[in-house]
Amino acid sequence: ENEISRPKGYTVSWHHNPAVENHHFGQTHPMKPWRLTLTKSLVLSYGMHTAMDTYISRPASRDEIAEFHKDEYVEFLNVVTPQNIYEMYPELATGPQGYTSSIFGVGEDCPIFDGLYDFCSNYAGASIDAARKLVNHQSDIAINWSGGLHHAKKAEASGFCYVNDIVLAILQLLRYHPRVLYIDIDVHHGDGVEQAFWSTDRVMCVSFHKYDKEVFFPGTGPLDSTGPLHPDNPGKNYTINVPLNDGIDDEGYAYLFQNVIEPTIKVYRPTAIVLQCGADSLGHDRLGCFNLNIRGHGNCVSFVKSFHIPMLVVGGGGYTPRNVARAWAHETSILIGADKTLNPALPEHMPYREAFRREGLTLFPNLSGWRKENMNTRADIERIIRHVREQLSYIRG
Ligand code: V1P
Ligand code: CA
Ligand code: ZN
Repeated sequence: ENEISRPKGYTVSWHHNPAVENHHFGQTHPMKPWRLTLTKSLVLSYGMHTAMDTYISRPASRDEIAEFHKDEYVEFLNVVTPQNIYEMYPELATGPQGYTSSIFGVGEDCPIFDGLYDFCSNYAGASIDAARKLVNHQSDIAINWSGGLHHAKKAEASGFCYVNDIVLAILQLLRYHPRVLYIDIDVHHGDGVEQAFWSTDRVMCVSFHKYDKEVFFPGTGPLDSTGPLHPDNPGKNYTINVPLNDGIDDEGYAYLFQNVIEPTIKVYRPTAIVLQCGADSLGHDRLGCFNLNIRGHGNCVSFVKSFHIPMLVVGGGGYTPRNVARAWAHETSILIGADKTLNPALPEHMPYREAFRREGLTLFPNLSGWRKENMNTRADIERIIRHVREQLSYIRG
């Protein structure tokens, strides 16, 4: 295909590692690292790599992972295998079909699979590398589609996430940047990142997510969860939660996103932004329940980019692999300023082209409608915007 030229006036770096792509969580598990292979196929076939600095990232070291995670937990991830898990923890053995969680969050959602530590250290290494490129002023926008695993806690795996690469990357950014804004458009609440920076005003966390306590994972992130309650705690009001109902569409999401993010940036004045682009907020996702199209999801990326603030962009959830790949390829094109020139028809010659045939060989299939009715009223959306504006009024000046 046509060669795409480098963006004028800014540098984009793409951090990836094929070592992440070939791990298997298990036959019935929805997380498919193979979606990264599909994403890469689109990015390369469209020729987008010619517009970016491309780095094969290295695995994060034990010490780098331990900057957030508890030593015993890092050690556990490092030594545990599907073969030795029951010897190490006989209490986990419940029958032939597997174990029932408890030890460091291991269980159905977070299974112990072959090469687990290799998987974790590599996606985390890519986010740390990307953050360092921003700190060193070698990139203005750094991308790691294999990162964005926002549920991992200090000593606990959760929701398909073992190592919280976002927290590790933000810790790198905080070495230089006074204020980091974290924005999370995955359909799930960004609870691990929120928890890690709950008591600081140096990171502002904003998550948009489906919220239905007790029903939808992880069950946290109501509108009134805005940081510690104690008046002396610096983190008070530095968390913004945007809880949503099923079926939100492109128009409602764009209106809400812009009316939350613009005032947040104006008031908080971040010197760096981390954007988690979980693609399970698209329509037709296997786990999600929103109705966003590829363009609707990508509009969030365009909007954040328009503020010209150094930006780390990571992936996250996304359980219909071909649509995840479409979204992240489109978002790569936005970040390099090539979205207006890209041909929506998928390249004639590309690996795995057949995987995209179901919805048609286009970057922009129709993903909205029929499956989930939009249960977000205009009044719901206006109420959220009013709540966020009021919250921001407490941190101004
Ligand atoms: O709902 C749960 C837990 C398990 N139950 C006891 C409650 N887990 C969810 C986890 C979703 C994780 C999303 C991660 C991310 O935000 C970031 C990468 O996207 C879950 C679901 C579900 N429908 O919500 N686990 C599974 N499905 C699952 C299905 C089959 C096999 C293994 C896990
Ligand atoms: Ca979210
Ligand atoms: Zn998710």
